Amino acid sequence: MPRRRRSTSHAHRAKPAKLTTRHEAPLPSARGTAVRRPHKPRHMPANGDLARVRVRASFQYEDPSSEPQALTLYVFDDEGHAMCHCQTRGHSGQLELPRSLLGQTVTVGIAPAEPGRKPPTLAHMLDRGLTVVRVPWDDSRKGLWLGNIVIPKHWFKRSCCRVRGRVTRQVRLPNGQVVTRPLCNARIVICEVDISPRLIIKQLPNDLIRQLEIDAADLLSPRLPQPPPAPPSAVSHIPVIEHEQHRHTSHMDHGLTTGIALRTAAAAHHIIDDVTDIRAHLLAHIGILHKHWCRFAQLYQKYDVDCLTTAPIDENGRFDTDISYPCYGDRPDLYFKVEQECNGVWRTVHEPSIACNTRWDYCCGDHVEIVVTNDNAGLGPALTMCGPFAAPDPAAVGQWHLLPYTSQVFVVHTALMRTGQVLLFSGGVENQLPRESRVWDPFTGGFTGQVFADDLFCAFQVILPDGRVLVMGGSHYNGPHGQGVALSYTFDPAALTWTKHADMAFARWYPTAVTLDDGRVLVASGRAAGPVVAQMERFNPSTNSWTTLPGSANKGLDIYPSLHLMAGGKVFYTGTRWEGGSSSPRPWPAPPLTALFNPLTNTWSDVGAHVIPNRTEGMSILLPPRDSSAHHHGHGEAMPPPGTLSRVLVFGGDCGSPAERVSAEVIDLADHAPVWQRIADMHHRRVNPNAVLLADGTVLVCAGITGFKWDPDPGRVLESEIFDPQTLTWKRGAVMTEGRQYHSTSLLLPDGRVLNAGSVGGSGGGTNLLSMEVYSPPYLFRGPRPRITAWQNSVRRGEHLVVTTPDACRIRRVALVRPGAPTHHTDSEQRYLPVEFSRDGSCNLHIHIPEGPGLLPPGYYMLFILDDCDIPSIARFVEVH
Ligand SMILES: [Cu+2]
Repeated sequence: MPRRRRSTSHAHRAKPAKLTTRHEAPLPSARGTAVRRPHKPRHMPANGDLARVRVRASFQYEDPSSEPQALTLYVFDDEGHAMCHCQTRGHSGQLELPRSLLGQTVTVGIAPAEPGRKPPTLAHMLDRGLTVVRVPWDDSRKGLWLGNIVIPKHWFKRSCCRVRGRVTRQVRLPNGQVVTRPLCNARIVICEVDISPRLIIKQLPNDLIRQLEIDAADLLSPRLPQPPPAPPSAVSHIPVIEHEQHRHTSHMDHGLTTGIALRTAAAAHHIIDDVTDIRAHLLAHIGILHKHWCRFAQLYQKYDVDCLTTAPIDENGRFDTDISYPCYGDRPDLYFKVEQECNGVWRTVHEPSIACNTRWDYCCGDHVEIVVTNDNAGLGPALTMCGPFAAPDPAAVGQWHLLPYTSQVFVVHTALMRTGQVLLFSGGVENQLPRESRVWDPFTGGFTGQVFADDLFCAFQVILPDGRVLVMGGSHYNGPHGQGVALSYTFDPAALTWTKHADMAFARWYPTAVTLDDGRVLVASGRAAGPVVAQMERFNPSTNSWTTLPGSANKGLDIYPSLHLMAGGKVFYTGTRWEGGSSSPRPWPAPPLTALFNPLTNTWSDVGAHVIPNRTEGMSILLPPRDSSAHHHGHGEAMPPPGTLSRVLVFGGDCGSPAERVSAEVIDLADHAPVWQRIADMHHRRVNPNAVLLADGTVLVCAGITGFKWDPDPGRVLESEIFDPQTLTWKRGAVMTEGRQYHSTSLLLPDGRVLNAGSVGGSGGGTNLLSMEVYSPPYLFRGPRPRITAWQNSVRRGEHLVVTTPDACRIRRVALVRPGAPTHHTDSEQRYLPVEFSRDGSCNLHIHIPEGPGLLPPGYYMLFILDDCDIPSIARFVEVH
């Protein structure tokens, strides 16, 4: 093996300026690419000055099965531009190098074969995590020996990515109306932006870095720190990895090695560069800059765009295609152009600025909406365009589907059981339907029926730690309407049978129950015939018996008060409730203040009033924790600790003024002084709505009415909405086929869909609805789902749970979701808790089950794993005890 004859320290210093003798100093970075001089090395010398050089290496493939692969070798000049390149065969390649380089150190980059691709710059190669080595060229006959080079397996991966969306144009009709129409006779050009903001910042010359800092000052808070006085540091825009120390580099260690190279270069040249810290600070805040990238017009010229494919746009303006792009372990950054055919010639009608219109980190399958603003873009043969306006994309709004069968019983009460089947019951009273419950299997669509002697109607249900469904109160099949009963039953999900238990001390029609942190169940409110019961009782699942709490726990709540078990273990009455029948006519008396109940001391403490004073028959839902990464207020400093189950959303209801029925409020009990705060309005007024925590942690809000439940036309709301608990904003969802109102119910199914069923029949007490409709959220239209192939089905709080998935590498989130058990849009069970996890080398996720009080009351949970595009797996049931 040829050895270097010169001292290794020469190469160690990694001095780019020493590559040739043409310019000693300054480093190229001090001038920057903006003042690039005529670039001699790229004009190769005449043939007489070139030497044919054999380049050899020992390529060691990280993934031996990918061997051998064609590689491309690039030789770079001192400014980081490729002088020449060749493909390898086996372990060597043939290059023609200028003889003037003999005796010098040569910089060689190694990349997967990239036929037809424009040669990259050295900095570009480093940014892509490709390998760069510097070797001496001492002997024209012996050629170059690169040493042992490890070839990472991700080099040979090409990723497939589904890209789809819609292209529209706004048109002004003769009557002045502006409408949106699909663009047709067109095709879309899908390009990948092949350079990253990170790289741009690294490469940017000093004067532009300072300008960028000034432009970014209002985006970055606090302002960038002033550099410390004259530290001996410098920056080179061509960091070079020294051969002996760094045989290869990858995405993981690239930053580190670059840093080493930078420091080496600085030490060698003693150049004091006061922008080093500014540059580092900008890099540290890249996530913030990303969103504002298009403000920095001076950077546009730095973009490099590879157009990958062209896809047709159909008569609805839709395109849907697959691209294949080189995968370096990240998502593609896509840019779209639109072309239209005119007399057989394709012309570009949409080519917006790349900086402002790149979809950074595109999630494959996500809907892309492109609005063409060019007035010259035609719309087709006539102004009426090419077809009906496209229906919304399910990848954006989801899709409702009316099932081809009915629920057979009236569905006022539902509970998802640990078997994945759904218990549906009650309603013999209203419809003369059989006094039976039904168990529906969402997977097969099949039903079983169970005799239900007492047919509790307008009762309440929760799921016990052992999986049984506990039902208490309600009114009796044979009793007068509104006459409460003290009955309690459990339903066994395995035997599919009902068991009667001891009566409660109080008859309760429209009570609310909630599972406590120790697995016992608290029940509050409800009434016999007169006023609401103030006493609370507690069910012990191990003895199947009830205990009345001491008088300190008494509280006058309205019927169906919203109760949630919060982080810390207290129970939160969040202020939504039901009107008390004929005894409390509108306008409803003001509800009590929202309040916290401490199950350890059996006492209440007030929290405060809603902003909108009366949310009778609105809905309350316990929100998932704040996502710490989405919530760092743009500082980039230490992130706040991950949120916990401390936030509640209330919305809608028959508020004092109809206009306030669109309103929503959030409170966070983790705040120093928690207060209800009004957030963005919904798109629709909603009374008697349903809300479901979806598998990705967003909230589906559906059904409900704009008016009042006994109005002749209550105004059913068909369009659903999706609430994002991180941004506290609402997005339009798909339109339901069957509008539902009072006595409707919704819950999340283990496959990520949502069941919506029940509802009174509408005006005049028409026949109650027996139809069932299922919603598929947008995440079911975005691409393949990650899969759980094996899992541990029982775990103790504070311990680890192991789950096997072939998709381990792309799993970004794991969540435990407690099955819902709603009635009358009151659900104290559903909760969504993302949990920490780690991966091992064999497709396993090790999931940490938190033990904090009030987070995961004992019982069965749906475990969802979500990939890097937030697509959830089908859930597996896990018992937490
Ligand atoms: Cu009812």
